[in-house]
Amino acid sequence: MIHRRSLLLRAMALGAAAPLGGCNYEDPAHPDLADKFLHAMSAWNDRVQAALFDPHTLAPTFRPDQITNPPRFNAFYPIDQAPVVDEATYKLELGGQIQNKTPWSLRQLRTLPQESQITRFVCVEGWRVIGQWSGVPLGRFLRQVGADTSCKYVSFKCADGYYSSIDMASALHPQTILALDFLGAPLTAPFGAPVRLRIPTKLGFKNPKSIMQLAVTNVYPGGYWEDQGYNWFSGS
Ligand SMILES: Nc1nc2c(c(=O)[nH]1)N[C@H]1C(S)=C(S)[C@@H](COP(=O)(O)O)O[C@H]1N2
Ligand SMILES: [Mo]
Repeated sequence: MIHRRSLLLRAMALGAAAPLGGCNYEDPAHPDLADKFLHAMSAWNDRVQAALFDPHTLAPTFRPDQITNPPRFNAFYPIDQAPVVDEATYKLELGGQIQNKTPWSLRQLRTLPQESQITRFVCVEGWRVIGQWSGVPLGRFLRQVGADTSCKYVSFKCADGYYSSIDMASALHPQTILALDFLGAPLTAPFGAPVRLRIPTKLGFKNPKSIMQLAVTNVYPGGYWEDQGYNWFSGS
């Protein structure tokens, strides 16, 4: 019974997410009302998805021969405009409720234990690819720097002005990594070099690339697409 109820809630949550993705519904007579309604639905949807999220359930993994080659690029601009970050001087900046905010170089990030995963990447636009990402589990990193993991959000700011944020339970999920490598080699510029979030339990736009700043906070940080109406939790 409980199982059926959670399935129903999940179906409702996913169904309710659909009309929000990229669709600008406006009732000409009551534009604000329609907008408020959709935002209220999306906020409710976030709560349902957070309640259903099982921090121990793993996203499916795949075999090496299932990897999509070449990978697929997406951003809010064309591939030739992707930012190029200087890896020699790069330092990941830390903010918010973190005890040790000393920035991290790439060399330092590589001294931490690395995890590798072959997982599916699902974009809200309706395509999916399978790839192999490796890097530092975000939970491991957060504990290393003394983050207050009782906070609600982890937020990310990127080299191209993109930004996003995730809930703490998803940040601590074992498959959520600060990815440094793709197919065993350092990430390339358009695909998120030098550091990107790889979180296979969420949709593609919750995987910020070329991360410059990471913060832990209780103040809702939103995101580039989230602030334009995309459902914030966006579990996949
Ligand atoms: N910095 C940055 N990260 C980003 C985006 C972006 O425009 N800028 N787009 C997001 C979206 S919508 C998708 S689908 C994925 C695409 O990642 P890929 O190019 O590795 O496939 O990156 C996400 N992260
Ligand atoms: Mo996307």
